[in-house]
Amino acid sequence: MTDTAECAHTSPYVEKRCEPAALRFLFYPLETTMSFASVLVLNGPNLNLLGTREPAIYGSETLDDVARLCRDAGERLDLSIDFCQSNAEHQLIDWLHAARTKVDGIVINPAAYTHTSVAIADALTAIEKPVIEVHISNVHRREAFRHHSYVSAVADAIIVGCGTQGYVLALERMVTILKNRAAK
Ligand code: CA2
Repeated sequence: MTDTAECAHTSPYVEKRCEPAALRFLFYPLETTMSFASVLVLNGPNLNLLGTREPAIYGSETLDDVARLCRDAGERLDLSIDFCQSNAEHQLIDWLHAARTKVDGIVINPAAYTHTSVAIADALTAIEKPVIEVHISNVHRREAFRHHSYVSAVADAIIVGCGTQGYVLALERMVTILKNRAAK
């Protein structure tokens, strides 16, 4: 794993870097409050084209709009959000590996890799953090090849067909999962 594996270095969709808490204090000494938790919001192939085609299926919001939704939800829920997108399977996996020691939970829309990637499912299992799978469209009302997900078997929760609101619902659910874990 190298530093370049961190989405903060390579994605235009990063809202805030995830550093270990102690380092964050050094980098942002004037920050008076720390986030309750940090969440990586990961987006797979072609989602960078959101809002440009197929509005009947995906709506008209762009990925920048979704990043903004997540950032706003993060502020409301006291979450630090890293928002990333890549078209490359290996890049998504490298970001997941880098997140292992840096974030508390993963929200992922693996896009088409949902239906093909054992490697992404394995990476999600390996990092041992809560995972919520999000799909903007209702994949079960679409072609049969979209009905199977390799990620669902390793996810704590799945949100489909709620449009981009699904990302916000996932962040809200993530807070509940993390609070329940902390209380145990
Ligand atoms: O519904 C979802 O969120 C999906 O993950 C979106 C993927 C699709 O392969 C999954 O089956 C379901 C496709 C992402 C590409 O999105 C575009 C949106 C507008 C224009 C072009 C691509």
